[in-house]
Amino acid sequence: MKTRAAVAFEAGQPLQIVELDLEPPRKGEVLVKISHTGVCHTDAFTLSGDDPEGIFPAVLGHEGAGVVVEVGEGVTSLKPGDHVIPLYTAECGECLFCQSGKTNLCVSVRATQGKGVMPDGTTRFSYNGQPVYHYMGCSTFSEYTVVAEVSLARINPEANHEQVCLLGCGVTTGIGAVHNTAKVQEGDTVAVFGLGGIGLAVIQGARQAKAGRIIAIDTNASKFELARTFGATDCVNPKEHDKPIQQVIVEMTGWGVDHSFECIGNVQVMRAALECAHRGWGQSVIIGVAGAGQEISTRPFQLVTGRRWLGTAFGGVKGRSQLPGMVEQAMRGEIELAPFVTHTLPLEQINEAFDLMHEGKSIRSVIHY
Ligand code: NAD
Ligand code: AHE
Ligand code: ZN
Repeated sequence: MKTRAAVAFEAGQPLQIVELDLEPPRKGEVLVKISHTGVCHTDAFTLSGDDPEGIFPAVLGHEGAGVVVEVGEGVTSLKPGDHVIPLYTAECGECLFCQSGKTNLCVSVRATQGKGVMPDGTTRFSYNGQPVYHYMGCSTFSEYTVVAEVSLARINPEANHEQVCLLGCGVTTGIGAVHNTAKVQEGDTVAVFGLGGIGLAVIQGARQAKAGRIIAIDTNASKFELARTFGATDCVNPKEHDKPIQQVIVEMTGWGVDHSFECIGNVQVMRAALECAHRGWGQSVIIGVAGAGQEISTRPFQLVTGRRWLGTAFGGVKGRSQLPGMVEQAMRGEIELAPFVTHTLPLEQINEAFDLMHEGKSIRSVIHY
């Protein structure tokens, strides 16, 4: 069949809207009609050429929602008409990682996913007879996409796709990082570096956890209003301080914060986030994704004196078992999604979504087909 898609033909170039050829789903695969997809900073990161796993030409996009059109051989858990969210962190339930009960990092399809191919090593997308690669196992920047069964969460068919698509990445990552990774407790002090979709979701999660003080940090002051709406108690712009930002936060809090979250992808800020954590027990969660060749550093003394450095993928959430419940929470108003959607655009205008993100004017642009 044919599908309309925004294709990343080359790193650093705008996406091109073209009609691709799409093969039907094979064994263990599912054809999904995407209705909406958010644009996450990770899509821009990969498009920039900084992603060691970046491969071109590819159909990017990993924050979508849609409806099952057709299932391949052996697919038992989904049927045409089911409403789904594609998962870049699959959940097979059977691998060492799924069985461990310690992590959401299922490996069932991860190796092939990272190479831009389906589990059998081939692509379903092609253009003029040449393969076009998949991305993060999702490729939601195509109206129709083929996804592994283990990479699809079935959700309530009444859910609003324009909003719940954001649970495919940004909002789940931020809220999950608070509850599953940091395990923020009532009264804890939290610092959030970077107030995009991820950082604002961390703030929302911290408020759910009844954190005492939530310090929101961004170099773009236009993000502060929404941060306050979500529950930030203090907003700090590092540009307004001569001192290193970690010193500013330590001075604001006495000994530092119980939990900090880096939601930018900047290794210098990752260091600052670690160093503003409380002596003795403070912990810092890395959520931001940094480019090829980047490394984090700090004085080992920072860890010797009790600070801990953690990281999280998809907020530690197991997509097939936990995401449907988060959709229900959103439908009950317990997770607020509407304020994240600052722009809605048709697929043809997807490059504007990237521009808005780079200009700091959007939280999430949601693309509709
Ligand atoms: P975004 O671009 O919407 O937001 C980033 C924010 O950081 C912006 O508000 C920007 O003004 C701010 N910022 C930039 N430099 C800063 C600095 N030096 N100090 C303070 N603030 C600064 O991005 P997003 O979509 O929210 O994603 C954030 C990061 O999280 C990205 O690196 C993305 O790739 C990553 N991410 C990781 C996961 C995961 O599972 N680990 C999931 C989703 C996104
Ligand atoms: N491919 C990159 C790493 C990119 C990365 O860290 N991705 C996050 C999700 S970002 C979503 O917006 C993640 O979940 N990573 C774990 C995984 O299995 O991909 C690289 O450095 O090679
Ligand atoms: Zn993302």
